[in-house]
Amino acid sequence: MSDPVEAIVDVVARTAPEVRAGLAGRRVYESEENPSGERQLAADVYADELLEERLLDLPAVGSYASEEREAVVDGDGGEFHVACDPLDGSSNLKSNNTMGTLFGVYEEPLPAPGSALVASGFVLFGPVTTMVLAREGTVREWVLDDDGDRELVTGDLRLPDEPTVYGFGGRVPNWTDAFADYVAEVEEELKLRYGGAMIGDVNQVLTYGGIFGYPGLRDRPAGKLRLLFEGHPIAHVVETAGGASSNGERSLLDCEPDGLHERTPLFVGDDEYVERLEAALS
Ligand code: P6P
Repeated sequence: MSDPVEAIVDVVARTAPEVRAGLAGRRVYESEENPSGERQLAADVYADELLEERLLDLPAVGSYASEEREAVVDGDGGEFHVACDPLDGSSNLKSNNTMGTLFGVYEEPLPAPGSALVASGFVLFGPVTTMVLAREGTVREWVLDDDGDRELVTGDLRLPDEPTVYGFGGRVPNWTDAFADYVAEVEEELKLRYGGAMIGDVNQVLTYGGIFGYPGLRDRPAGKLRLLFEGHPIAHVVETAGGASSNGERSLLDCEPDGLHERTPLFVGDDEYVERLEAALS
């Protein structure tokens, strides 16, 4: 395949059916925790190992990093560096709700700035398995079959003009007063959609318009989500689809992680709601 980035995207698409097929028998927790101190499911480890092996097999992939691993795994000098959340929302496995694989393709070694992203996207294990990809200014969406073959369903995915849904993580008593005041306004205007897997909730925002966020909390000012593995790729998708992103102050793509697993407050969606959020938190 002459297009090395497409080759990376194709590997993620073709690995997805195996990851999905492997979920049923891997709903048990491993003894290990991931570098963020979260319990690891057997499914997390399975997805991570499949993706690491397949992606590092590509000549164009110079390194692989994931939420499930402490350090970057070096390949043989390829020009692209892939950061993965192999199974975003894996805690939804026990409750049989949506989850999937989230990835970013960077042209700089990891941890890299958001500006180094050349492509990002996610595979969503919903009633249908879909892939959303942001690349070269366009967001496309495919349905994946059991072989990972893709059927294009949306050639230019854009955030709807009319926002409809919102979803914010963290426990309400741990929200700051400024954020709680902002949410009090939003809940008068939009419908609550929060499912516990960021890519599922953001796919609702991409489909129906609105805003998703996981704010900085009183006891965790940096919030829960990781800048490199979640913030950058999802911000790249939503901004490419005509929306906005923020860490509460500026675009997540303007934020550069010091560490591989650095956390960040994360907001993505309709630009008016993101602007109002930044004003509320300023
Ligand atoms: P909580 C999944 O574990 C995840 O990393 C994101 O996909 C999701 O948005 C968030 O954490 C859910 O966190 O605290 O609501 O369980």
